[in-house]
Amino acid sequence: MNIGIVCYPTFGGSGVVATELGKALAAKGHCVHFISYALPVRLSAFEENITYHEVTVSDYPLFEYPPYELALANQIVDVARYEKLDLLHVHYAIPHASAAYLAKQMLAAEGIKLPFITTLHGTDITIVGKDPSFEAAISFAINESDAVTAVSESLKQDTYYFFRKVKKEIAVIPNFVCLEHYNLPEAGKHRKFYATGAQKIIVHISNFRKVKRVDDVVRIFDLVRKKIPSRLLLVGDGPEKTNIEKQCRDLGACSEIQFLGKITEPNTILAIADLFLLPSETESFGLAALEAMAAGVPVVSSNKGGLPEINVHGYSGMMRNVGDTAGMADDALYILSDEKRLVKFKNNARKQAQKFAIDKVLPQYEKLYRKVLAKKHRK
Ligand code: GMT
Repeated sequence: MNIGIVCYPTFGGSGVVATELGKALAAKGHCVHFISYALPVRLSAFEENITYHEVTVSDYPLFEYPPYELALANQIVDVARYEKLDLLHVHYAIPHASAAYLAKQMLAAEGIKLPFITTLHGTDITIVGKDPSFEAAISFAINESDAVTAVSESLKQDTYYFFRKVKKEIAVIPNFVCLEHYNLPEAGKHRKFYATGAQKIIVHISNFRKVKRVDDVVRIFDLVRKKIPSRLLLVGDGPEKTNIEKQCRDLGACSEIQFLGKITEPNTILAIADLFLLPSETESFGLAALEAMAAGVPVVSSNKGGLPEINVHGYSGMMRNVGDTAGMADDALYILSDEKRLVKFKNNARKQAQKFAIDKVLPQYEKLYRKVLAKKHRK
């Protein structure tokens, strides 16, 4: 198949999922065309069957808000026309689904059929999308999609709850991991750069938005470090970073906390971690937690959104209500304080991640593509 994929190129989970999906489809012989405003972070090298098409927006001085959506629709039309796309798969509803709809109509006027699939990822529904300034347009674009998927059952239910006008059937296709990326032969080699032999390594990875509650991560760690020698590695960057740096200084914990910034290969850090913290306000799925589990790292998380669909309480990690930092610290101490128990949780985490291996999820997308194509040819 000739597949167009529209995604954000940044470190966020939706871009990562779209890129890994495209790479896996290409490895199976499909021709994949990525359309975005920059090269997706996990798509650095040349890969067979993959082409990247950049969207450029004119910076004409009249535009206080450059019309990215129009430029994107235009680029989709161009790629569909000349690369003969069979279908388009857009990741994250805003503004990708509405741009896809516009492109589809423009192509239809030329007699070209381009069905599109929208994958809902989370904040496009639970935070940004439900804002009244987007709600009508998003509902429309979801309903007009040829197929819609959500990355968890929780996100599917949230979509129907927040978008009362959405009538479209939503298929749940969970996020996935490429397990071999998290089984590094040299794992552990650089552990000594971050901790002494006696210290446990606790990791958090996010875009440092409010929804991630990184301040809770630091609060939990502050309780843990008083009982067990440990270090906290914070991976990522975003709007809350400055506040978090101040919080670390106020707690006098700077010598035990390290900010590592945006790392393109977080698997290298996960390879040396003992515990992963994700106390988010909500997560439609929590890809970072799944990646941690794939690396054999147990997860202490909140129990909101799709997190209970991946983290099994008492098995791959532990879960508490949002904001219960004392409880999460107790859970972290429970897991870390007994070496045998820690090894058990680590093994279980790896086993749990196997349920989301890419070879289990990829066929679900291919099946959906075939269904959409069959409908396209019937019409
Ligand atoms: O807000 C973010 O964390 C970024 C966002 C994204 O689209 O990149 O993440 C959402 O999609 C990920 C991939 O499907 C999910 O794993 C995250 O749970 C989800 N974030 C939230 O729901 C907060």
